[in-house]
This record gives sequence, structure tokens and C-alpha cells, in this order.
Amino acid sequence: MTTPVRIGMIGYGFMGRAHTNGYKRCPDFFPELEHQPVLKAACARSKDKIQAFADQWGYESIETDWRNLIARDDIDAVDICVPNNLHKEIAIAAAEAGKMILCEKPLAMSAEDGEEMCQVIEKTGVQNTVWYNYRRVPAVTLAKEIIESGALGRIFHYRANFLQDWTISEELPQGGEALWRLDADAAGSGVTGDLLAHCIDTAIWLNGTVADVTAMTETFIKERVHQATGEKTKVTIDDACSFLCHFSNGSLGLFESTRYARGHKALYTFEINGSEMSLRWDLHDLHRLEVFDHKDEGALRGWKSVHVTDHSGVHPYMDKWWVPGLQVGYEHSFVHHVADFMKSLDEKTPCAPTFRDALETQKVCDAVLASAKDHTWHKV
Ligand code: SOE
Repeated sequence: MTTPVRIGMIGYGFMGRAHTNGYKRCPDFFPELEHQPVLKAACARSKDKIQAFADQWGYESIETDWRNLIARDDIDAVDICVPNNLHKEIAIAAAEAGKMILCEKPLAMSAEDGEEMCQVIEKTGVQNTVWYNYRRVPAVTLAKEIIESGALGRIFHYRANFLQDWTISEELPQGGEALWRLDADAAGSGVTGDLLAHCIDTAIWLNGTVADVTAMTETFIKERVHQATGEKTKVTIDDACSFLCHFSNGSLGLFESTRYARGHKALYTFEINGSEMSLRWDLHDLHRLEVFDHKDEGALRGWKSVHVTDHSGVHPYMDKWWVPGLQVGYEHSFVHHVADFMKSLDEKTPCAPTFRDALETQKVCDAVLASAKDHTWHKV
């Protein structure tokens, strides 16, 4: 007998689809879990659009006001898939109504807002998680297991990039339904909250907390037409952001993100260098973990590329899929997150990253943006 977790999805964009695919695949590929998602209702202001989304993806019903969705007795968990400026109000209302919450990243517009959200969530005790999905790419989870085993020795360096090129055109407007990521009022920040937040979440998970940062940002295109008014308006998001940091474990960090790296569509890479071993991962080759082990000796010492598709249990999540040697993709990170959320309900444990975990990333983002403004080092 399974226990249904009735999902109320708010939003229907790219992330709404990615999460919904996760809910749909979970019962088929993780049938052993007692809790399983049920697509109960989808919500957005446009009735036609949300009805079309619900029909296509299999939600039983629709709502056009998130307050009505949260008030429903037949909703157990609310999935917040709307622009960042709406996360706080919805999350707090959902928690106060006793709903579990799965919130899209970044957690909030600022660490101050995030702290407020955490306090309500923790007071109400509702189960919660934030969709930093890359933790659940099997090769990244494997990196975490190897680092936790101590095999890397003393860690010296962590570096990460998230590179895109989709905003290079000056003709691209800002704001509105599709381009809210370019509007600071809706997104809070540019690449820092959208892209670097992923790199920071993974980095904290793999290498511990960040102590201080020094950063630079640039807004290459200063004005864009705003979709709401049709007027040219100042662009206040960061188009590119790079920062240096010290981790609390004494290692040094180097991070870069931009939407102006011509040719790169979504290149997320990280590398970690320890005294005994280095690991490297690349989203465009996401099923591989590159490993250099200093213990290897002789002529064949070198970087090896591990195809993370073993089914014996040594490669996280992989025994759930197909047969050994056949790899998985981007969408599976969301399926794994849903499965881990359901498992956390079975086992009555938190599902990382929780709001509190995601707040740590938010604090680094805030420190990065503050440092870029005043050109000094900022403690996190
Ligand atoms: C932006 O283009 C974006 O879709 C981010 O919003 C996602 O979080 C990232 O995973 C891919 O890029």
C-alpha cells in the first residue's frame, strides 16, 4: 500500500515540466517507496495555459490563484515553480497551512528573506526541500561519496564555471513571462542567483562552507525594452559574475558564471584538487566522473574517465535504470530528487538541501553581490 503525496504545482514553465516529469517517473522506477506523488492540481493565473499544462502532463485539476491551491484539503505538498520574487510569500503561506514545500532555486531574493522563510518553515515543521538538482546527477553524488571517504586527502582548490550565451543580443527584452530572469525585480539578481547558486550549492555540499569572498560583476547590456511597458529600461541584473573565496577548510575557491560566453549553452563544470586525488565533472558529459588518483603508479598514471553506469550499488541511483553501461541524463536528477523526497517521508528524515541548507548558498550570493559593489572582501 502506498501513501499518496498529493502535489499542488504552482507554475508551468521549463521547471514545472522538469519537476512534473520527476513526479511521474518516481512510482515506476522507485516502486519500493511507501510515499508516492500524485499530480493533484496545477496552478497559474492564465486559465487557458494552466489547463493546457494540466491536460498534457496529467494533473487532475487546476487553480488560477495560489491561495486557493494552498487552502485545499486535498493538497499535501506545494511545488513553487514561479519567479523568485514570489517564493517567500507562497512558501510562508504554504507552511502556515501545514503543506510540505518543494521550492525552486534560488531560495529567495536575499538571505534576509530566506532567514524569515526558514524560521516559519522550522516553526511549522513541514517537510521542505529546494531544487538544487545537480546534487543528484549520479556522477556528482559519486563525487560526494568519494570526498566523504577522505580519499582526496587535504583539499587545496575548488573551481567551478557555469557558462551560457543566450542573452548576448541587445534586442532581447527583459521582464514578462519568459524573460523574468533578466528583470532584477522578479529574479533578485542575474547569473549570481540563477547559475552561480547551483555552483555554490554543489561546492558547499562537496567542500563545506565558504568563509569569505571577493567578487566582480558586469552588466554588458545596460538597457533593454521591458515587456511590461514597452519602454527601454535600465538593466539591473548581473550578466556575468566571478568570485574568489576561502572555504572554511582552508581551501581556495574560484567561480565564474556568465550569459555571454559565445558557444556555451549550459556548461557547468567543477574540479576539486586534493593532496591525494582530484575530481572533475562536466554537465555536458554528465554521466562521467574524471578522476586522477596519485596512488596509481608508473606509465599509466593519469586522468581516468569513469562511466557512472554500474548497477552493483557502487554508482548512486544507477541500479534503478536500464542495464549496466546505459547512461542517464539531465531529467533524471529531478526524478532522483523526487524519489529522495519521498524516501525522506518514509524514513521521517530531512530532505537535503533543506531551506536552511539553501540559505547558506543565499548568504554566499549576497556576500558576492555586496563585494562586487564595494570591491572589498566580504565575510559570509
Ligand atoms: C537558466 O538558463 C537555467 O535554466 C537556470 O535557471 C537553471 O537553474 C539551470 O540549471 C540551467 O539554466
